[in-house]
Amino acid sequence: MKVEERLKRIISLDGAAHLTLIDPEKQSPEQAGVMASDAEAAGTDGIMVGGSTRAGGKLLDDTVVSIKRNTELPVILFPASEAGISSHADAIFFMSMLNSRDVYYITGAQTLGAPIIKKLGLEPIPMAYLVVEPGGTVGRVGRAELIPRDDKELAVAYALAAQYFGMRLVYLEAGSGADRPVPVEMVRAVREATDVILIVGGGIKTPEAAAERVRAGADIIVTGTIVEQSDDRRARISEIVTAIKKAKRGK
Ligand code: 1GP
Repeated sequence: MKVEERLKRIISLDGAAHLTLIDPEKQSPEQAGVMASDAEAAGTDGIMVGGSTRAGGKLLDDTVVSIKRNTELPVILFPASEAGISSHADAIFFMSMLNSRDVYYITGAQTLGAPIIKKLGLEPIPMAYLVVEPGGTVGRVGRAELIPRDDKELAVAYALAAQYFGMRLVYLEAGSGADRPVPVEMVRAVREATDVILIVGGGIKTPEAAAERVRAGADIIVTGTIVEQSDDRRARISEIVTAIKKAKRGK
């Protein structure tokens, strides 16, 4: 089964899915394998591999291979550039930062990467990537014109544009380690206006924060920092996954 299909199935059965983000630059490939295995035991639905920098090559390949060796989970690339492609992954978020000021992050890297993706036979999953304040490193590196936290209309306009372009996923990103996640009202507004698969990430550290965003309409919650930091990561991720799966939309 294709990865996008698998995610859709999880969303329709469980109400929402959880993905764990691992940045290959932050630990050894062996350690990434252990982290992924802990995340799998905690109930996460898949592993995203990528970061804000241009990390690629052997470190990326070895990280993906180690994760695949240690888990049964699908591995989805989350590239910052055309360097973030690995033949060992199952799929790639084919993403465009629609609110970047730099054409490289909107269509440039994608044009360089597309022929490689075809050659490798990777499954591309088309996704709009929208960076919301505070935005963090990814906002800075991607030269984002950050969506203000109080401007849900702008988030809706971008998400609608993504849908009309044919992108099937929209990712509302507050930036890794953000002190405040994407506002619940913004998630709700985008949910009400669009039919896309809605991903929310950045600064989600508690079960409550995750559940609130699922109730507002998020289909997928991404967490990264908690898998990196915690000695008790299994318990932390498990709490969040449990909250996500319990949260019923609109209640
Ligand atoms: C970053 O949204 C992801 O791209 C995850 O953010 O590291 O804050 O969980 P955190």
